[in-house]
Amino acid sequence: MLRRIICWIILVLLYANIFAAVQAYQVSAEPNIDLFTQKGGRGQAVPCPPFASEEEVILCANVTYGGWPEMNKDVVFQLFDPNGGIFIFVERTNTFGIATAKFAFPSSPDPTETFGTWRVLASVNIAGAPAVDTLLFDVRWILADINNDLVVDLYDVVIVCSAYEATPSNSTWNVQCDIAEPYGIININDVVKVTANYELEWD
Ligand SMILES: [Ca+2]
Repeated sequence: MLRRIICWIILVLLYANIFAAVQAYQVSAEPNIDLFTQKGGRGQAVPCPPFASEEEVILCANVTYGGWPEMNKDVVFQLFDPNGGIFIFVERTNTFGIATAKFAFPSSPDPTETFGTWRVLASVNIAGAPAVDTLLFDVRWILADINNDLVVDLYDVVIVCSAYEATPSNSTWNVQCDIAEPYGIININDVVKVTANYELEWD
């Protein structure tokens, strides 16, 4: 009889603990989405390095709820081009909570329509609560044209050199100069990419 009472007490305590833990999780849990590409942009509203117009963009959204990956959630990716055009994709998160959408820039009789700043918005809804992240990136005819004026000249060299050795935590960081791997630092690879295309002009 005593053993049965002890068992019941243990069961009640266990149930109370589990109930409290679930309640704490539900109160603390918040949906979160982090949008980035294969070149960077992790974190809320963090811009990512530029793309050349012939490159493919791989958009990734990491969805969590209370810090845990959320699988089988529909993520809406909205891309806004520099001229007001909108492209929309819906992709579902995998077992790691990641949804991926691949995007190629549309071909056009006037490719310069693609050049400029693109904006991406990724959104998800978990248990009635929305989460959103945004991302900006520039598109150019070639990555070496840092200031997007259709010629690679001394101005581009000066801009990339003025950000030399910068990482995102530095005041001299300029994401527009992050045009070669490894991404997340402006180093000799970025400078060489500019100088190797010196005096090239868009035609
Ligand atoms: Ca230029």
